[in-house]
Formats: sequence, C-alpha cells, structure tokens
Amino acid sequence: MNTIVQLDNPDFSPEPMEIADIAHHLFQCEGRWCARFEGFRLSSVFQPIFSPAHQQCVGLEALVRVQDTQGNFLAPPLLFSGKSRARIVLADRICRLLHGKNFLTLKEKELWLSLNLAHEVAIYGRSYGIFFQKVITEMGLDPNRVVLEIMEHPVEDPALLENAVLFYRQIGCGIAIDDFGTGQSHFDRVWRLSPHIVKLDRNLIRNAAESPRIRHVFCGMVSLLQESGSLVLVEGIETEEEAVIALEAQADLVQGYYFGRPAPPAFPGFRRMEPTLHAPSPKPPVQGKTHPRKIPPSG
Ligand SMILES: [Ca+2]
Repeated sequence: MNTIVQLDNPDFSPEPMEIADIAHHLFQCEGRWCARFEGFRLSSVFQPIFSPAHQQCVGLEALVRVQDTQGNFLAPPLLFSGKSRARIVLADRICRLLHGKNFLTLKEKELWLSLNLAHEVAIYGRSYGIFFQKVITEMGLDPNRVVLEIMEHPVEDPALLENAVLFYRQIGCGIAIDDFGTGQSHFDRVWRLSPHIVKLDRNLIRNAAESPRIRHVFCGMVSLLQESGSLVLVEGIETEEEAVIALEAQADLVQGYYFGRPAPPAFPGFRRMEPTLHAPSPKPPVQGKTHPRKIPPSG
C-alpha cells in the first residue's frame, strides 16, 4: 500500500493513516456523532435522493454542518479554504468517518450513502483513498452502497482524476460527477470517466424553468448523458415547475428542497417521494443501465 503512495505522488508526506488518528476528533452527542476540527464543531445532515420511477428514496447525500464555538452555522467550504493539502485531507477524512458513522446509526439496508470528496482528495485519490478503503472495511460499510461525488472541476492533469476514479471503482464504490454543467463542463470527460451517476448542477434546472429553449436543451442533455450509460440526477429542485421539468426529461434521480431538505440522522419521512409526481411516459431502458432502485454498480 505504501509503495503505491510513493509511486503515485512523490510529494506525498505520510499522513496518520490509522482510523484511531482520525476517530479521536469524533464524539457522541444526543445519539449521533459529531466532530471537532480546528475549533469548529462538525455534524452530519442527510439529503434524500429519490427515484421517480419507484417514487421512493434510494440514497442519502451526506453533508457537513459547521458551527463555531458560539454555535453559529458557517459555510462548509470554510473547512477547506486556505488550508494546506494535509489539512484538507485531514478535514475530508474526518467528514467521511463522521458521515459513515452517522449513516450506520440509521441501520439502513437499502439506501446508498453519497459522500462528497474534497477536490484535492479526488485528484490524488490513489494516494489518499487507501485510508477510505480502511474506513469502509473497519466500519463494515458495504462499498457497493457508497457513492463518491467528485466535482466537475477543471483539472490540470485529467489522467490523475481518471486514475483516482479507477481506484475508487476498484474498491467497489460508485462514482458520481457532481455539479455537472458549471463552468467548463466537458462531455468528453464524462465519456472517459464513465461515472455511474451524473449530477446536473442546480443552475441548469433553474435556467430550464425560465426558458422554453433551455428546457428543450436540458431534456436533450439528460438523454445524451443517459445514452452514454450514466444515470442522471437532477439536483437543486425547489419548485413544482422544476420537478415537472426533471420528470419530463425523464431524469433517473431527483434531489432538492422540493422533495426533501437535508436533515439530521433519523427520518422516517424520507421513505416515500412526496409530493407524488410521475414522468409523462416511460422511456425504454438504455442497455447496460442499472436499475436506480438498486445501488449503482461498481467497476
Ligand atoms: Ca454533492
């Protein structure tokens, strides 16, 4: 394992790789797990991801909530901004362990857990991911029920990202490209990475609701991504009109305040998709596409 670290990233300075080194940041509070990091208090919330075809919640995206010593909520990116790579990696590890532990308290057998990866960690996934492999093994998390969300972000060396994605696939996790459609989004990158899920940035559905022309393009974009073999998740749905557009485009998965807000662990209400909306007509399945009720495939 250490050989891979050195070969893959010569600048890599060894980090504490044992879970115990990260776990001491965590503590239990009112039946759930929280963490301390650089004076911040971190906690998990989970936002439901629904399959319109099944009218059910199929997964949960874990998000971190950051509070200062006075209890004020701060923007989560503060956790990572201006930090050295070593601190970013540490913060990312704490978050993933925190979310994993909180997810396990739900004792869910069906839902998959979607985790956001810090960009630094995503790029050097092969170096840093080994820790995560240990985490899922030690926690007894099934890697096939874990989806890693990687930001659609310019990268200097696309080969590094491809390598990282390959590594996470090899350990059995699903891959999602996050925020697709922002900045310099490239379809060719999606073709190369061949993610299980493509999450469309919230601005796309917002713009589609404002213009019939963009609405048409939006539906075409969903189809194109589906034809490449990925499931398409429309995120940031906040209004009924946006929900109708997502269903009209026959998105495989939907997420947003309209269907369910992020909430702390323990949420019986996440089961059914409310309000009930149906896609206008079924689209024939794309060959090789996975049933969205099930966990995205690995490999
Ligand atoms: Ca995300």
